[in-house]
Amino acid sequence: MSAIHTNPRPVSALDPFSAEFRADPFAAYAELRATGPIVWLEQYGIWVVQHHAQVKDVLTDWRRFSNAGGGGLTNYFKEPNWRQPSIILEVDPPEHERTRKVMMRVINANAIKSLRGGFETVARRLVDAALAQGEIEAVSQLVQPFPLTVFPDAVGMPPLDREIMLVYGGMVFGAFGPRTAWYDQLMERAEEVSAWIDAHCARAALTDDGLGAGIYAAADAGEITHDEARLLVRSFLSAGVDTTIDSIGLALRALAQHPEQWALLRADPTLARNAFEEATRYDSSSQSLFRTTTESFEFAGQTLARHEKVLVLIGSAGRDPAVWDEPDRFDIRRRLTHQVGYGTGIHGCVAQMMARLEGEVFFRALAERVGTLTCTGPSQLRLVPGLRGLSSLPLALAA
Ligand code: OVM
Repeated sequence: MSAIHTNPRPVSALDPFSAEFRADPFAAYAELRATGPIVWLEQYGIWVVQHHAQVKDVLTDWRRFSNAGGGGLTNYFKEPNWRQPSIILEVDPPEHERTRKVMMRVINANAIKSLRGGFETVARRLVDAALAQGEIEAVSQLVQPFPLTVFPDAVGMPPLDREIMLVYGGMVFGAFGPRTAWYDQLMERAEEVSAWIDAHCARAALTDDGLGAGIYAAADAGEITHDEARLLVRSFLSAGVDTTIDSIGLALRALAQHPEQWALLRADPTLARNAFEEATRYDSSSQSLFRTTTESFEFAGQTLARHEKVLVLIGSAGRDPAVWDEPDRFDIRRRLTHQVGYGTGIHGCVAQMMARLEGEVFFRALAERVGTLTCTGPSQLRLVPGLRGLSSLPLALAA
């Protein structure tokens, strides 16, 4: 180990989980980018990367930046997690290859294509209902019901009361942050909520034509065990609801706050897909990921020790002026080929085509029906660490 050539360690007292940081993460990202290519966050004893280049380097180097240390601040190499680790997110190759392959196949291009019509029907119904009402709280009345309807439907869940899935999502993504009073209170229901989720991941609880059935078919074929199938269905329910709700909510706010961009989308609703892609760069649910080092090595001028946590700010990579022209401008016609809002590398979002389909269908339905979109009051951020999203967005819509 040769630590002799490394530079003094850039240190920051910023707390990425604090209310102040979360209120305006983009200003904090700029401060971190100015501090260095890799910075030590002394409050947590973790590293953070914030430039597009290092974010990419970390995410594509799975040998040295492991996922087996856990998706959040908790270091599985040193302490256990509240739930059994994910067998796709929180594993490295070779274990990862088997589960990833099954998920990739189940969410293939044909599956995505066959879901579009159903997604459109739900989106149109929700937009029409919102229009009929005129003034709404858009998170609960327009945004949440969309992924909460179409995604569990696609997985093959019966049309039961699904609100508990949002409580579970809060636990999954809440566990990515530090232990707080908020978290402890939420986790009082952990057993009950986990039991509900596990029960609904069972084969018998699912339809025989959904994505979940596809996972169980891979178990029948011997590619994975039936226990693993159940855990992969759990991954769908963990990662597939809150993420898209929060991203669609933030994209909706961005459009309402940028009337000239909304006008562009109205004039050409086929821009919906690129508009959602731009929102995924500009302001979306997934701002950060974690990796854990597997050994000691030099990176970006620093010596990293074994089993250290690295916070990867993909939200900051999306605002890095080194790769984006006017990064703080929301521009739905922007070319987004190098965007990392879905991560990248072997763990890049496995259902990103599903997320894009949801965003495209939602904003296209909106642009085809709604003339004016106006914020009628301040929006409110959700508290869940590990995700960025809105808890309320007062909105007026008119045809
Ligand atoms: C999982 C899982 C949970 C949360 C997020 C995620 C972003 C995956 O259980 O596999 O990916």
